[in-house]
Amino acid sequence: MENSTDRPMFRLFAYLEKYRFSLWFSSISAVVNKAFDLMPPILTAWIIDSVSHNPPVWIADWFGYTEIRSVIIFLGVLTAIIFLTESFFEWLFQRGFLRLAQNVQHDLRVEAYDKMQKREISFFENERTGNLMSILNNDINQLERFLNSSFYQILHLITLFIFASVSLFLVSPKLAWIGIIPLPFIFIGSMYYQKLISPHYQNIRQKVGALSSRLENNISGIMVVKSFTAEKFEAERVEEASSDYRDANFNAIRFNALYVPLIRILITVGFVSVLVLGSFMIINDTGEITIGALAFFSMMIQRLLWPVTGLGRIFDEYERAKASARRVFKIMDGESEIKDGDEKIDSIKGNLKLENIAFKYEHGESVLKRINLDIKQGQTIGIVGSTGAGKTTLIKLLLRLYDVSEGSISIDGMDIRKMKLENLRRNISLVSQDVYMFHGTIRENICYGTELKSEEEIMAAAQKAELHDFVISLEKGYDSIVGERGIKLSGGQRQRLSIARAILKNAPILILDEATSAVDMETERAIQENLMELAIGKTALVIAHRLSTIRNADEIIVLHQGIVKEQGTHQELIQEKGIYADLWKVQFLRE
Ligand code: DCP
Ligand code: MG
Repeated sequence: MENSTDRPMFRLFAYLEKYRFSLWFSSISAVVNKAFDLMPPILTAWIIDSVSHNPPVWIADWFGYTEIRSVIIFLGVLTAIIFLTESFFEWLFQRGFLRLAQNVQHDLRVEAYDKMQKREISFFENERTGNLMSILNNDINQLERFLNSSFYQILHLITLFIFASVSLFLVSPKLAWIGIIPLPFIFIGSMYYQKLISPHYQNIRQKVGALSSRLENNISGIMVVKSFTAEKFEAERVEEASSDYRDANFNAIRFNALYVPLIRILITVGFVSVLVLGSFMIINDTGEITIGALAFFSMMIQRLLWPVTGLGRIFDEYERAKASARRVFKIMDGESEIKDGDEKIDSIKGNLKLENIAFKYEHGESVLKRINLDIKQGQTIGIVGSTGAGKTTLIKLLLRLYDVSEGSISIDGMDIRKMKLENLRRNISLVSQDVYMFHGTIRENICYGTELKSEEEIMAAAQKAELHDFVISLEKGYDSIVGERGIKLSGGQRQRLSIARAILKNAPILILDEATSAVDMETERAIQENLMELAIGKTALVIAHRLSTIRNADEIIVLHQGIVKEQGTHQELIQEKGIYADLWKVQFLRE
């Protein structure tokens, strides 16, 4: 089947469509620049021939053979013009490709990121984070490098080959053949060298990857390192990773240092042959070439042969860019398996209905087997179940982070798969079990995902979450930085911040997943009173291990082995003498 990433470089250039003009302009400038760059050998030849009273015919036609001084001045001026033009076009193409590469890497990164973040959660569970980061960083940078330099180097090479071979063969086919004898050898040598060196480079990349992930792990786990006094052990592991990296580099350098001297020998063969043979041609007075032509040959042959040494590297860069483009476009082509609905919903009432829903994660047993629930607007539902029973999973289904395997979930009578995802999720406030904070201030974290809120609203939310007093006790108050992942806050403070977030969002459906598990009993009671008030008119789902949290719920359900095992008010469930009653007894006795 034809895949969109089958021809990644084709895709890359199709992507450049937007910058078509800039691409053409820069490419033409690069070609012109190279052509002018190749003029000096010709000019040198002309000057040499002119001073030896043998100027090129077309110049002689202009000035006459006797006007040597004018010819020389003319050639001097021509040389100056050529150098100026060459520099001008160099500036044009360098600037053009730099800008093009920067624009493209920016566009690609932003677009690929946006595509990626729209993917379903299971995509992120299956992909390694490091891998995704590397696509967005390294692969896109690789493409930037390709457009920035490798691409014009290819253009330069093509120009050089055409220009040099045509001019060499025009001047003297015999000498040209001799001069290019080393060419195939250099070509093969360069390819062979690339093949030889590339596993070493791969090895270096692997070793540097291992080293940096070692460092990263150690720095983020510094607390564990210190508390287990494992500094010596870790220092040794870092030393080991670092010396692996050094050795890998040494291995590559060995070949690298040998390559250029070896190639130089081949080039010398071509150069010397041309020089010797050409000189003989002149001495023997065969009239085949002039002294200027010999000078031209000796210069041009070197110019032609040297760049061939870089061919292997350019092919390699091309292959790498191709592999990077393939990965980047694969991300770009990825579609979320959670399909967005079409129905636009402004506001919802909050009647929830779960009909015969079943769910299993991609690889695993069924987590939920047959759940039926009918929750009316304004009700507060407590959800209980042992760890791993599927409580959090149920919430994820409601938010469509995953889609149900069977059955359906509807809100106000509409299947949630029909609603626009944005509308659905905006109508649900979630305080999740694993609170995540972004690096930034407390204020930014409370406001996360909501439109601009006034200072009063933010403070009111913090007050209801019992967070305000703590915040104003800080030197910088709401502008205090929470640190990466909220590391500068305690577990309970993070939870309260996330409750404040949900309160500020003020959606008709409120979900608390173990929202107060890390705060003390007294604070929990205070938060709860505030939440009661807040939850008026809202549908609330409250998951709790601490049963006192949900004691007053309108209805409590007990999830067990994928089904709703018990259902009723606190009193009813106590009388039922089932799982709930047992749990209650244990917790009540303990407290
Ligand atoms: N599971 C899985 N893949 C995931 C997430 C969970 O296979 N990406 C499994 C692990 C559990 C089961 O699903 O066996 C249910 O997980 P939940 O998070 O829904 O469990 P609870 O929320 O009920 O447990 P806890 O009380 O510990 O939060
Ligand atoms: Mg859970």
